[in-house]
Amino acid sequence: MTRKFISIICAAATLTAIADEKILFDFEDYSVGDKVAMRDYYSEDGSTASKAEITNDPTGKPGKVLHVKNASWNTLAELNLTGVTAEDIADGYGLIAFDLYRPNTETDHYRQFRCGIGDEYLHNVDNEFVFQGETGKWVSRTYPINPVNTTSDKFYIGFNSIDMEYYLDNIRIISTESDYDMTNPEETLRHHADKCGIGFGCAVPAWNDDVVDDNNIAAQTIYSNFNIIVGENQMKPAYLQPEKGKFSWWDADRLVGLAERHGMEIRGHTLVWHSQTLPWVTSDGYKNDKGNGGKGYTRDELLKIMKDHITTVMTRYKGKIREWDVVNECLDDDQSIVYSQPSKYNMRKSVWYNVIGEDFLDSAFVYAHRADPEAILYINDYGADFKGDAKTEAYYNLVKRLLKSNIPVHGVGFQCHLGLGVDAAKFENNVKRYADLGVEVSLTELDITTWEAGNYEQHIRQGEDYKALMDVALKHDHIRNFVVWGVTDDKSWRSPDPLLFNSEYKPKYAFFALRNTLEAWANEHAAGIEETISDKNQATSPFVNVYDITGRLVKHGLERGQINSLEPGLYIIDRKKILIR
Ligand code: 9MR
Repeated sequence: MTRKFISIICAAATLTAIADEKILFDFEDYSVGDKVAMRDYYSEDGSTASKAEITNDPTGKPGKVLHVKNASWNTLAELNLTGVTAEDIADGYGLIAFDLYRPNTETDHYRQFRCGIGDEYLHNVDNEFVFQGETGKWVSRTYPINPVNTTSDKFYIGFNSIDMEYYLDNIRIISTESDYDMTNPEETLRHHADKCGIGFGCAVPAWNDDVVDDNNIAAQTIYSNFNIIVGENQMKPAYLQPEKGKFSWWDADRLVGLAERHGMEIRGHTLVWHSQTLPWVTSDGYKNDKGNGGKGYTRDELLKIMKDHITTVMTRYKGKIREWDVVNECLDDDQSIVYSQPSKYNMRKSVWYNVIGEDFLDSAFVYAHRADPEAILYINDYGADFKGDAKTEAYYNLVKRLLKSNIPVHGVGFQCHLGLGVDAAKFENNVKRYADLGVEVSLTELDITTWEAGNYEQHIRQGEDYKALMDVALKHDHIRNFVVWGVTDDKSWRSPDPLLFNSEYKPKYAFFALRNTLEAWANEHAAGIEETISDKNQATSPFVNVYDITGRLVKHGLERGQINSLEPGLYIIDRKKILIR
């Protein structure tokens, strides 16, 4: 049995519960056929041709919804607030959201949304007509709301139109000022990620003392919320070996210390790359212009340089760093070759490729495997996230080639530097096929930019995108880590607003979207975790992957005959619980 994602199915379609939101109307207390008044919002005139009533969900899902046929301008559905007052709504709730369904007969996609309490506008869109999303399916809509100053319990909602048919459900208000208590594990992301057995990580920004100071909110945010970290820059070749043979471990060691003190795993990033690479080898990552008095290094010299770097770094952190991005971004940006030759790929013309040839890749993995046979070895790249994109297909071709050559590649990293509107299905279609290759997969550098800084509506869409990717990660056993590239928006290499925390370390909507997703999954799967680990190759392979009871990988590729040499404890091997005494 594989891990299954359970969505929190509410009355209709798209709603998933978020910690900082409150439902005003889900229509479940009404009866099908109940009429709802439509009022002209300006004249309070009830006599209108517009009609509203409670119906079943038009898509056939269980649950009741509000069905409106608008026939005159300014007419909105009138509902009575119960349990929530206008005052409550004014208190810290900056947004209204609802699920909207418009039948396919609707052809005008730009409509004006309006809502109010008593005679005050909660949301006044002035004269703007806004794209309301696709027809024929439930979509989630969100609008900012103004504080109102009224004691009325009359709530008005609808679209300003003389000819519009629509259905509404799960009308809710969302707080834009939520916080969490990081000293309460239940409120942190890490607690729930641990229960799911997923590596949930972040890149730790470099050169800041605060990120390794346990008393600083930066470090506290990291170790409270993440169970795996990666140095954003601290372990790149240029930082570790700025001069030939002279290594500089200061920041890398501090990162390892942070992880050790707080029981976090570490991803090592990265051993061979064209960027931020050994500055005494190349001036720009491409030219072979720094060795031998500017004449460049020979192939053998460069292989030795690569081997020495990999071996020195991995040996120092043996047993401390669980997995390494051995080779980063080795593919060219132009992969149009796959359109005419579908099994091909183009290598980036980096100094490593230019001087050594494509087999620099093979050698790098072999050196890494020799340096630390326990380490999980990753290839990592960007722009290869969505099935069908040329680079995505090229990456798949390259990984297949490496595995066919018996190169010890254990994991495939998808950087996932993305923008709003993530197509999670295309991501899933891409990564799921790697299970059949017998490699694990990780989202290694995830960030999702919005379009405009500080736009909370966009933060919600961003949260939905993060959640959709987490759904995919939890659903597939071979997806190991979900790592975001940084902590706070202001320190990210991208903008606007790509991460889970704002500059004050306050959690953004995406934080709650992820926390709820992890929590729901963990609750559903807490029992019977032994059934959740599957590895198609294990039963017949002479090697096994060993997991602890939470589903965390303890040993990759242990010889079957060596199982009894494991430390005493309870493990999951071949999807069964095994007690080693
Ligand atoms: O986030 C990193 C930034 O601080 C550095 O200046 C930059 C230099 O290239 O590298 C960034 O991290 C990159 C990562 O190592 C590899 N994938 C792309 C990331 C963003 O550029």
